[in-house]
Amino acid sequence: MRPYYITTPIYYVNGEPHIGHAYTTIAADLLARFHRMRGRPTRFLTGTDEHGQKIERKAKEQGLDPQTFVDRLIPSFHEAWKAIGCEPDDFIRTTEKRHEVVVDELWKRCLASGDIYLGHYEGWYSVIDEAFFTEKDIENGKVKENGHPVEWVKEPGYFFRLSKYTDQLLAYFEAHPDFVRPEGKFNEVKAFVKQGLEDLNISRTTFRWGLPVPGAPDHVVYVWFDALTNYISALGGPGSVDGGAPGALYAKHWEPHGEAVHLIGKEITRFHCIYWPAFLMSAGLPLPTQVFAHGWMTVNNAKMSKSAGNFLPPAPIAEAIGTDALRYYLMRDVALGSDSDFSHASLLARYHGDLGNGLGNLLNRMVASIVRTSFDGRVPHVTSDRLGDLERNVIATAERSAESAAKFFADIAPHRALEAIWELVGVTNKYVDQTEPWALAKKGETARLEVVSYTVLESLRWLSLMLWPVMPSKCDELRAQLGLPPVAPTEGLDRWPSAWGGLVAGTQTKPGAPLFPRMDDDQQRAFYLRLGAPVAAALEKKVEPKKAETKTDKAPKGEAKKETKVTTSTTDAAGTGLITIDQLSAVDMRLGLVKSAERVAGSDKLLELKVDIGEPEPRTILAGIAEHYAPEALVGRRIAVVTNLAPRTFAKFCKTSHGMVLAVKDASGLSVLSPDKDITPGVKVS
Ligand code: ME8
Repeated sequence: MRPYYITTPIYYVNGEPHIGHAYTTIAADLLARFHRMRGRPTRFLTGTDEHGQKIERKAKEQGLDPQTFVDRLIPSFHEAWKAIGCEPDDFIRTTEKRHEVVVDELWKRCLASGDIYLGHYEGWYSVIDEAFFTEKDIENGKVKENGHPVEWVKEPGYFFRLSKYTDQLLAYFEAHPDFVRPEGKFNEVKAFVKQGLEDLNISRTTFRWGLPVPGAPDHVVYVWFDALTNYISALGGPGSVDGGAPGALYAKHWEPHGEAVHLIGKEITRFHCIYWPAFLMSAGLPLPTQVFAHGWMTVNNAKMSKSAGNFLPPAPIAEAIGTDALRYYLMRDVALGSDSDFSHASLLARYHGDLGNGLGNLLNRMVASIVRTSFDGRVPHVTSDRLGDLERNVIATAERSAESAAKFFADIAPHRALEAIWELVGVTNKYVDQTEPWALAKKGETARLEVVSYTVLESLRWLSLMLWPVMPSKCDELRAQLGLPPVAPTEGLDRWPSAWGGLVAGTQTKPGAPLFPRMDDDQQRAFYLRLGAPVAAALEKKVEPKKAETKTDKAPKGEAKKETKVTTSTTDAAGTGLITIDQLSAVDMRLGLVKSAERVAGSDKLLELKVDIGEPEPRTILAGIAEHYAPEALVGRRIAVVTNLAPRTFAKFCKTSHGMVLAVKDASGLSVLSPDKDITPGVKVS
């Protein structure tokens, strides 16, 4: 099997890591775990980028020399990765000797190719980006793209002949259509290169914190030339050992023998997809197999910053809700290539919905209850001739989920893999509802109960394998409850589920604590409060419909309407009729599952619905749809609802509605909006 190598960017050590860094690191950890459990020789690298002007300045601000400054911050990275269940095989620091020797070698090779020359640099530099910018990238002393300040730098410098590589890079891109993903990013890269490339300044003289340029120690190596080299220095690349021969790890995991994938945030695409390949071409070294640039994450819809109070270190969140729940949420809620928003409310909805009600409940219902009481906790024996259509449907779903999920994980689309896996969670839960094992136990229909129990337990076994890359601890816990050993991947052995019936009859299950215990309102409040004051404000909005209800009840007629108007009138002040993303996200729309529906006595129009939106109790929503739907037609149906609308009281019927059903209407009639899949109640509509 072809060895696999996955890397994260090496993070600047100018502060502690936050949820954005965690996002990349978790995705890389997931990919490493997936390939490892498929039996591939796998290596996962992360590390820290410790040189450069930014860090030198930060250290100075604190009155420390740069080395002491970075040394003090390093433990926070190790602690953060441990807290979120990431287990890199290696952690490279650019201040290590093993790194310096490879940077030296790369420089010398580029020099020998005639691609490095001494010149004079004059231009704009952004210390935050550690990048040079041309006049067209700058506006009012700031980088147009991100608003970071630039300063005019004038100094002698070594240049890399990037211009020489324009055609070679374009030809390479043409020949390697998957070199950069997603495709949109690749197109941007190609367009940038097509404009023609300028030579790049790769040394600095105005500060000292960096690696010395070989043979010119008054220059330090440009921090990106230094940093990008980590991907091969950590493997013991060329220059590592005497005589410059690369080590065994390099030979195994780097191209051409290994598949080497760099996972990065989209803002550093240019460095990884243009500079790095050009340096490697110049040095006569193979390029990585692929660069995958993921989207940028905001927190509660704002850019993360300490001053905005939304700078989120990952460990406290993992402690509050569980490492694996956090990993699941981050990998499920967004397509890796897209921008995303971290929202505590969505995290809780996923926790209670997908994880608690979906997966945890399935295990609990079966192991802690049915199998324990009916079969003494042992997996029953079932022969295939006893399987009916319902069982065959679960098996077919498991096979379909496993096939799609494997494809999507391999394709770096974890959210789609999880969607595919949740099809099995949904179908198995439905199977339990259809077969009613409690009723079977009560009626003493043991033979049928054996079949049902086995089917659910085996489905759980498949889930414990497929979900392991995302939730390793919870999956091993789940397996322990099934009486199975932890996944523990082994090189050369494919652990991905493929054959139904692997759970051996007679295995002793071991009921344990619920995997994802439900948080009541007080616990949810504590969860928010623990994670910071601005978050507590979000809770006030979310869990206090009662407060709002009293207010509305007391208000004179029409006042509630006024309140709604105020919300809509916050469309942009410039009068374009457009709203901002913040305004849109102020409307909390969620997927609901109709638990019950009945006509409101005395009204032709109103139906009273009880809708599960992932909260402890179903919401009561009054909807003016009685002329279009019989109540029974709605029960069990998934619908989209607005959940944070001010409660509306229908005084005539003594009833209050706590939300609104979304529907469309034309001449042909009215139709409520429903998804075409069994999406978990409580998930945000986005
Ligand atoms: O750029 N959303 O380091 P860095 C998503 N040292 N991902 C985020 C994020 C956010 N809001 N914030 C950070 C550097 N990241 C260089 C890299 S590599 C040779 C040198 C993640 O500390 C994302 O992966 O600024 C992004 O690319 C990286 O952290 C930037 O980390």
